[in-house]
Amino acid sequence: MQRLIATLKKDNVELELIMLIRTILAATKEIAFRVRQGALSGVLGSTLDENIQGETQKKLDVIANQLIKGMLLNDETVKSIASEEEEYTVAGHAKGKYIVAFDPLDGSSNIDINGQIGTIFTIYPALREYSADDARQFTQSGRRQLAAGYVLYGPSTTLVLSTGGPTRCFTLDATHGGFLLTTPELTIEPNTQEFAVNQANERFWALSTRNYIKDLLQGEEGVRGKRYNMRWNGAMVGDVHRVLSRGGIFLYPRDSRNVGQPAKLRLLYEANPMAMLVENAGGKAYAERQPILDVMPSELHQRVPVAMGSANEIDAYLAYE
Ligand code: P6P
Repeated sequence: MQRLIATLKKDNVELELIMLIRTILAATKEIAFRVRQGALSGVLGSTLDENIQGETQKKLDVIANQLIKGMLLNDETVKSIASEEEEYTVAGHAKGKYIVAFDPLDGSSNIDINGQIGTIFTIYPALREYSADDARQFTQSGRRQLAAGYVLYGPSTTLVLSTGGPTRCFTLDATHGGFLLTTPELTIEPNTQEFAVNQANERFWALSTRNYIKDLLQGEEGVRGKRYNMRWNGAMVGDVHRVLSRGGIFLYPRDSRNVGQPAKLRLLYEANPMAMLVENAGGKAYAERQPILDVMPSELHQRVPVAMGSANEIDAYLAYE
């Protein structure tokens, strides 16, 4: 099986970007080791703090963030970084070619139950017009991503990555610590009978979303005329991996609880990288009526409604909007 670096070279990815991706993956391998050690590595449980999102911070959130942040700030090609765990951007090297945003540990409420968690990352070109400490580096639409990916810490440690071409899947070979190409091109089935949404939030949804889900739940007797199944991982990285692997629709819709912010998931380091992976696998990714990748960011931790997955099911969902 082909190693990651050979694949990226064949994809004509510039060497400095390949090296940066490998820098990020070096941190994820360390995270994967600690996740696999679980209770034995003393990283379970919560800190006494909340993160800037107002969420309880897990010990492994902090460790993962420090590992990735440290690796990136040591890389001279990195001009600035943004993290779910950091309120502000962190300046890197003034002449760096890239900026990196990441969610160090998505789904961290799953850590203590040995559930799926993952690291999501995205790389953009650095903007010359702004200095390394200027957050406007990150006011680029998702269409400008040079690379997007996640490492899923599941039964196997899996990297899903796109550098603008196909969405590819690599598996970490623990015998030598390298990621090997295991699925050269992930393609999302255009149709599906599987949906992912946290239905406990139904009373907060717009009527259009409530009607869409109601029709799915009516199965064969309803207007959709087929039985649907539901899966909800509590970790976007796990749900989107399932959608990329066997089709489906993943929803985190507008939510009346989030006053001032239309939804829960963050544009920069959750929705955009996942949208690039889904689109490059033949699926669709929308923030209500607009492709996620076309949303122009206005603030660093901006949240967007998310609907992504099987193209024909996304079209059916949008027809209710
Ligand atoms: P809820 C994890 O905290 C996350 O950001 C996503 O990974 C996940 O899809 C969502 O929140 C889960 O949210 O409201 O179901 O706990």
